[in-house]
Amino acid sequence: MKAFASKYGNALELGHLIGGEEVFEGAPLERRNPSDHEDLIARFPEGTKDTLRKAALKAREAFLEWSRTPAPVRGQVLFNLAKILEREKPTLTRLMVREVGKTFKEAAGDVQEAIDTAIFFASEGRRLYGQTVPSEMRDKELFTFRRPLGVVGMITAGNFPIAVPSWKLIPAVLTGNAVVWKPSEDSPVLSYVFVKLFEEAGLPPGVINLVFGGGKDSTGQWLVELMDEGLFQKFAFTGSTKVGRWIGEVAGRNLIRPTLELGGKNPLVVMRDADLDLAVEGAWWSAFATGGQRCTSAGNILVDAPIYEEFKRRFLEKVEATAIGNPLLYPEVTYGPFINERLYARWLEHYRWAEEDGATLLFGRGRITRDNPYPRFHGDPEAGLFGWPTVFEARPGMRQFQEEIFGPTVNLVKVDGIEEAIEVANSTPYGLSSAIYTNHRHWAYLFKVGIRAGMTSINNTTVGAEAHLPFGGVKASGNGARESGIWVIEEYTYWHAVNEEYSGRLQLAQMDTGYI
Ligand code: UN1
Repeated sequence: MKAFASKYGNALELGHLIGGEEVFEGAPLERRNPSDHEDLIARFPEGTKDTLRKAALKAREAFLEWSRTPAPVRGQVLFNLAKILEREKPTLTRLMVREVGKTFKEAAGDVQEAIDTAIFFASEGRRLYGQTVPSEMRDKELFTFRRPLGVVGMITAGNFPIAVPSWKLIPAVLTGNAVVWKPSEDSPVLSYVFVKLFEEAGLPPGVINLVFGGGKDSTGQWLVELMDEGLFQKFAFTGSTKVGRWIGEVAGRNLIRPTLELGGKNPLVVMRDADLDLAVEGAWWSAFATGGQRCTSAGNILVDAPIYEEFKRRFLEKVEATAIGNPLLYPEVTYGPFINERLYARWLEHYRWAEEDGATLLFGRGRITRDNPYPRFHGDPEAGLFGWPTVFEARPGMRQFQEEIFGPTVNLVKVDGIEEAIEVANSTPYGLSSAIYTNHRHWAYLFKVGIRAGMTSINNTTVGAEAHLPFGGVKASGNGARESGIWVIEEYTYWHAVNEEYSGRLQLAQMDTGYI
């Protein structure tokens, strides 16, 4: 690592971290502050297939030792990590604001999720229970043990650059696995620092190997392809449904059960009896927090017909008051820039979908520029890519109703009654998060049991899952694997059944029981 001065602090020259060594290999890439493109943050290489092979071999080597380290000792490393993350929280928070353009409040929350995850799993190291199982035979005992799977390939997104990797890395290493991690090219510094903090906490070098690079036609794609060389026993991915399906196919032919956390088009329902102040605020935050760049962001707000006009008026008032800008200089903004150009381009495209499908634009005017000024913008809009908060009136079946956009935009959709609300809420391909605002207990119940989603809030937002509840979706939002809480342990271990024979004779199950 080399440091040199840049606009808002140092820029770093980073290498991959393989077996504890820094390796400079591959074509140069760079990361700039998305709020201000003049601020270079890092230069880093694009790992090749060979870089990845080396990393996988180092991981295999480290696995042999690490998997034999007692689980409570592995847990102790995570306890140390929690303390170190707590110590570094202000630095990581600021770095996150600069590297991916989150607000300070949200960046601190991102780091806190990792701290909570580390605390949770630190003591799981003392609770990695197996079972004792009665045998059919005399003088014989049966047991189950959790065993680590081996080397895990991981690809993560840049919108939660510490929290989401922590959901994967922490349980993977707690259960004794080793990892090759390809983080998002949008957060190289945070990823590098995160691995260094694991090592400071006592994680032996080589247990987590970091290889930088892009996704398609780059390091991410090659990492997936290496499943075909038998280098991984597990694969974990957070990203788009399209890429997730392909990873699932490659994993499937290699008999690997992947963890796939994919897209969402999360519905938020507001019923006629709802507390409207609460619902307006919750809907606004669900749609525009992180500039809509969360897999849990609300994409469609389904509003009950009798209150539709009233909700629309109050919601638009709230949206118009949204402050946007460079969060590093103006901490009061609700959201900052697009994390990258690809997300901006997709968001911009949905304005065209709206035109084609006849959706009504209620608020929003594309990219914020000097010629297209947004009244509550702070900073120089052309230093990065910033989008107007956008609200459409749309109908089910429209492209923008069906597809995840991952930017500051939301659709208002009129529904009539709870049954229609549930039907419409279920009519996208996705099933990640969901929410309903109502004080009617039976409607809340009907929604809770009728919605096809991995997560549901009653009178709260679609975003903001807690670190010890199972996170994941159904339908196109994932393959059923869960992250967070004890449930994730199933994803990183297999059950090993062991029998111990004390009789000194050949006893055979089913045949020698003497009961038949
Ligand atoms: C994501 O966007 O991939 O529930 C994860 C939330 C956050 C995590 C989002 N705790 O909104």
